[in-house]
Amino acid sequence: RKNSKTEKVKGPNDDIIEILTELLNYYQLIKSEWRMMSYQKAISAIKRYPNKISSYKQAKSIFGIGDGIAKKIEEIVNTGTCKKLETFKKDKMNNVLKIFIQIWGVGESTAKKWYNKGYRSIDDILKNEHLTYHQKIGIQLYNEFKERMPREEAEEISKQVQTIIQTQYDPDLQFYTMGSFRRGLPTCGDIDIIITKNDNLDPELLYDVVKILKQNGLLTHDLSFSRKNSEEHTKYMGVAQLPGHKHRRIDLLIVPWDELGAALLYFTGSDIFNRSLRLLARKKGWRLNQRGLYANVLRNTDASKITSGVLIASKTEKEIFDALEVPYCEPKDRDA
Ligand code: DCP
Ligand code: MG
Ligand code: MN
Repeated sequence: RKNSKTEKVKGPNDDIIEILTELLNYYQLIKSEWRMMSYQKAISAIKRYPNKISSYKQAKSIFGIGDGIAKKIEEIVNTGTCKKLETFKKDKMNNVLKIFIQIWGVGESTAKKWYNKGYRSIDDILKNEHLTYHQKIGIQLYNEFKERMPREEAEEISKQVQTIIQTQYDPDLQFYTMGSFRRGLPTCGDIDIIITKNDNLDPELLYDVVKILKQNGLLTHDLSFSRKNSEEHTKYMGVAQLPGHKHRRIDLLIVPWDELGAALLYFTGSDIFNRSLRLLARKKGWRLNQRGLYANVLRNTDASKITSGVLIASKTEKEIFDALEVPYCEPKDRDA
């Protein structure tokens, strides 16, 4: 029989085949070999079957269709779709949205708009979308940010930050490189730097620091700037670059001297280690955040805070470990 490949013969169970094929594609995606085989077998069986399938029992009676798929067929017949497939699709959409939202300057609405236009990857966006200057930068940097840097590069950037600021601005400022770097990892996703001083801190300090680092060409782009609040320190998020190297994400934090211990603890991480310490604090009825360990934090019924409580410890990491009755843990051992 001469049948061109594009010409489709209509069958009585095309709607079922279509959905089962979508499911098969997903199982291929997650490499579920056993399911792929059953679905392939079932799909061929349905294609050969001459009558319309309208029940579980009928489906089950067809050679090549197992119990699980027969149930799916009944669901498809009754509802026109299948929950499993809907969940898969939703997961897939969320994964794509997650990638899009990570692009600097792209929020949820843009991400959804792009998804609905059919884009599933950054490449799709680059190929099809007319991008603004900032979005282009966001995507260019996104590709560079995906790569972790060797710790030597994080060290060099940190050194330059310190040298530039101490020589051109204030020699009394102290610098600590935090995060994965302090935990001793061989690569770093970004550079986290705490800036502090055994003295009062000028509220405009971070603006000045950023300005000077930009003038020196070390910082290339700003991402965000947030002022100190009851939970968090003043923080700058931006981009640093050494000549001939990739753009790297950098976070700068201004920490008051009295809170250095709590800040060191928090920004060393890992976030999992932090979570377990916070849980320990909570079990004692206390609260640990990046500014200190507190007792008697008063809360509204909706968990919003009324008072920040009584400070138990914040000056050194050791004090906080002691208060929590946890043996001091070296940064290199805080990876889990
Ligand atoms: N942190 C946290 N909870 C978060 C974000 C951060 O406890 N939601 C703390 C722990 C992290 C530290 O701040 O170790 C620095 O955050 P990073 O996101 O920079 O994480 P790391 O430096 O640990 O890893 P990476 O190498 O990916 O930057
Ligand atoms: Mg980091
Ligand atoms: Mn960081």
